[in-house]
Amino acid sequence: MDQDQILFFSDLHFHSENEDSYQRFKAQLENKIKNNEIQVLVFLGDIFDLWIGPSQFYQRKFSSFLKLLELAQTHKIRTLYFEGNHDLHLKKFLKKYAVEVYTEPTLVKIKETEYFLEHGDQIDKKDKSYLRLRGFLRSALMRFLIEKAPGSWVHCVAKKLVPKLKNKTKSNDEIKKRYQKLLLENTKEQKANHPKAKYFISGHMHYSFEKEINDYKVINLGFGNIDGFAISSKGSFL
Ligand SMILES: [Mn+2]
Repeated sequence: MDQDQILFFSDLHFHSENEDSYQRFKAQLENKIKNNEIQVLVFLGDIFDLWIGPSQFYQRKFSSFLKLLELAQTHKIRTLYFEGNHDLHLKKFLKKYAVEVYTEPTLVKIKETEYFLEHGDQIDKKDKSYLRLRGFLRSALMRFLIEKAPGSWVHCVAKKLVPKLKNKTKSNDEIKKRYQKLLLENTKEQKANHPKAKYFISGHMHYSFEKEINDYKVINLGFGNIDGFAISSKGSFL
């Protein structure tokens, strides 16, 4: 077992901590943390099907996940959380767990290797109505309202909004091909901006994808992979 893995998770879409898959995810991750197998932990969004803002409502609902973050902190694991389209406005309160929270696609350096990371919901630049809604939900006004409003109320309203936030990709070949094309185009553009980046990793599309191109690799994490996707901290695949 590699002692220094970078472990990536996305699109687990847990509704509650009572789900079997959540319990398995938690037990596995807890073991890996306790056995010092992980050096960096990266959450690439939509880990929860709905988690909006810092309210007690969500902190109670996902309290054992917060304990995991605490455990990671104790073990000096660098933890990154990229917000998805189902989990947002988490920045302020995740800070107390020493989690780096990102809301936009970002180039991150881990050891000597550069990773371009994002949830993946901004890949389709032509989907203007989604991008507008995304901007609105993340505006300072919305953040203010979400932080002030009771969590259970936010949850209720957000649940009604979720169909609009939903990943439109179904597992049908045509859409899959279209998203693959978008992902590769997008990556090419980003690679031009960040020539040293070695990995371009995203989620959101709900099917896993891996392609090596020249000196870089494009990875989509797919849906519901509770084991996570591991890369050695030296930058090679496990
Ligand atoms: Mn998503």
